[in-house]
Amino acid sequence: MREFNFDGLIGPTHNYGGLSPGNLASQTHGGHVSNPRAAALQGLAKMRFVHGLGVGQALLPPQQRPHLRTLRQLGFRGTDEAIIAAAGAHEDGFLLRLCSSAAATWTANAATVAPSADAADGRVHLTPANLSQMFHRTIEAETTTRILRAIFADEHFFFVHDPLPPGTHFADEGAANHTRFQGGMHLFSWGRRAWPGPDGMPPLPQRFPARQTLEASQAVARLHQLDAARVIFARQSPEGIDAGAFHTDVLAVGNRDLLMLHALAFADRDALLATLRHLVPGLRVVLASERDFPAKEAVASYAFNSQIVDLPAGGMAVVAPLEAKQNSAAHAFLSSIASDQKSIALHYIDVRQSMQNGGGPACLRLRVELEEKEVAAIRANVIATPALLDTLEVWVSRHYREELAAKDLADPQLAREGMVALDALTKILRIGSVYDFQI
Ligand code: SUG
Repeated sequence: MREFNFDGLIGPTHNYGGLSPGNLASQTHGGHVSNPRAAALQGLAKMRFVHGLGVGQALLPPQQRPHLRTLRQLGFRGTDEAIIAAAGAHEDGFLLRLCSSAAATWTANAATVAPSADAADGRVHLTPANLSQMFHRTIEAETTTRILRAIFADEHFFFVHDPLPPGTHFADEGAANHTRFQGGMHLFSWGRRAWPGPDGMPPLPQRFPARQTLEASQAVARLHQLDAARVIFARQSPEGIDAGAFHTDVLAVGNRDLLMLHALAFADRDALLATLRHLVPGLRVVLASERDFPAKEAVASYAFNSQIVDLPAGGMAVVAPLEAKQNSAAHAFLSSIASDQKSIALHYIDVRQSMQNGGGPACLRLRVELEEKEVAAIRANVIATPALLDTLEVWVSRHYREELAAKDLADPQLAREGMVALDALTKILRIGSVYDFQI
């Protein structure tokens, strides 16, 4: 099996909507002017870099924004232009912003994945996240499902489930709350319970919402036909969520036999680590204490939102955001891992445009472990090659703006440009018709 990182290609309407309470970067940058072209080129440069390390790299296309179908469902009528104008004029454009979010680009939230080796039926399982906790994200699920079904189309090898049922009981945020370790051990994490368990309701964060429910994680583990003996459900620390870790991958990241985590990533940490050590023999745990590396700095720098990837010649690379290099506690922590642990290389990468919305290197990618025959079964042109990345850079330069302010979302020309761009993209990627305007 080889891991492929399916990065979200950042879309032509990348903007700072300020839509995610509990995501400090999104809240801080709400209303700032974005640069969609720079954002997409930074994302493509990251893909090129990771591909250059010899790591499997692929991509998922962006979504159409503004999401006109949602605006129609909410009662706006007429031509696309009329709908955008009316929504833009409604309550200072908030509704239009909700339907224009760039958030689908963080594909760690697109789905949860189990490789075929771990599923009882021997297929790769993908469950698109319903993202029920936040309205601006819940509208992603249907198109994500279509895109995943277009790419993982061969039902002999792949099973793309429906997203979990809507509503907050089964709120699911995808792989951002899931880690697979060696030996097919799956760690699912969650922030709240949907209903009281035998021990009642665990405490909730005080300031910010807990998004994922235990019940959603359990449903995904069932759907993926995992061996119950190799599945752990761990609660996110409410203090960690209140410090800005709205997803587990803001304060923890794991790969194979390595787990890097902050003291505020999980509740009941010692018990969790004991169980993990038992199930993942030889597990290396790198724990950052609140004293050495305060959660505030960890969240600001996104050091734990690094990608950890296996290198073909052995060893691993940590691909961290540039912000972590500029933060002394983060840089010291990451450098100590690279010097203390065997064969770990540290790299920094500039994805600042995405970071300003709370999306670091790890948020930008969905990990999919594939056997050779499964890779061969993917007919869509989504596996990165230098030539495909060149083509996509040209495509971005042709279609993307360099400045986008909140008021621009009400420009019907922007929506039109997006449709032209995405239509061209589906042809490059050979994924057929996946957008509403194509169906
Ligand atoms: O859900 N940001 C996303 C960021 C997701 C990051 N993903 C991971 N941690 N894996 C979120 O909060 C902000 C959109 C805006 O404000 O315009 C946003 O939705």
